[in-house]
Amino acid sequence: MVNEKLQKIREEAAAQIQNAKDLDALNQIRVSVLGKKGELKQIMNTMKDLPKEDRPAFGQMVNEARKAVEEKLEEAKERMEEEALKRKLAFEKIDVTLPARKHPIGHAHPNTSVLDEVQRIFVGMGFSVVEGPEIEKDYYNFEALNIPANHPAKDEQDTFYITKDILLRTQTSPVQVREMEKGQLPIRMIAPGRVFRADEVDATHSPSFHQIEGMVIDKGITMSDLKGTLQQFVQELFGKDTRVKFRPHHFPFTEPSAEMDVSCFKCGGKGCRFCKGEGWIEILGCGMVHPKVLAMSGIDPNVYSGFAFGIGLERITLLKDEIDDMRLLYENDIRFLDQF
Ligand code: 2NM
Repeated sequence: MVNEKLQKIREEAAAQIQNAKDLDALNQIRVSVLGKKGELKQIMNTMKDLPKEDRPAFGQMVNEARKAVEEKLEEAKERMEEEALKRKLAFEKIDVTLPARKHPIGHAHPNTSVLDEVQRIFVGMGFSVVEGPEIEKDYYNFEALNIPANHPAKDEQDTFYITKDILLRTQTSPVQVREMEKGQLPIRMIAPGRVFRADEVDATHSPSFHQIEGMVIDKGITMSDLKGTLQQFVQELFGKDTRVKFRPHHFPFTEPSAEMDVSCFKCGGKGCRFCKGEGWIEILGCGMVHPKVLAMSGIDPNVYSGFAFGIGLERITLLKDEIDDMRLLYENDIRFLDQF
């Protein structure tokens, strides 16, 4: 009788466990079969009505039933947990063969790229790269370069003065002067760096821009050295078919002085929108270092001679990358800079 009842409980529990959908369902079965008010407990409560000698066998039967149901519950629980883990692993599977996510990395500013290229070319011709202070003495910026007090380049309007004698350099020539003063000849140098002029901002002007000046001083340096060096430079920078043209000019620190044009690297010199129909593009100023400039820095102009030149870095960058407004180089808009 009791045996049959227990058998029935075990079978029903097994069937319920079989159909249980989750751990919650298993728990409910555990409570209803094995709990304090569960079916087995209720049967157990009838034990007191039995004769004493039958009680141990009865207790054993109920315990066996309990054990059997507990085992089934445990099995089901393990099965469910295993399946849950499998589902989780399948869901979280990592495909190590997928291409890596690209992290955006920047690149050099167009000005920096052009400066690197210019430096590479001159270093290749045996020049050294020398830097100097952006805050300068009036003497190094003007006087030592033979720029007289009344020269338009020295106009108060163009120069940021800090005191009467201290200013923000308007060119990098003071670096060349400082090098000449050291008296270690010959000199073959370029002086790249930031310069300052009290200009209004527009498409071609900025109160702060960059120059690359260069200078060679040795015995027997002539205008031919200047022309050959600068031609080699622009042919490396703009292409080997680039031709050069020198127009007479005036600078206080060089004599003779010239401006150098290059044949348009867009149309080859025929004339186009890019060179405004000219076929030529102005690229730099140059000349033979003035004897007075050499003498003031302690170099004997009867023994030594030299040439020098000055290039606006932004101007070259705008030309090379076909940018029509200098302000774009300073605004640090990633959407713009990204293109170069
Ligand atoms: C230029 C044009 C021509 C120049 C001259 C010197 C120095 F120090 F040797 F006198 N440095 N740079 C020079 C000559 C600069 O810029 C347009």
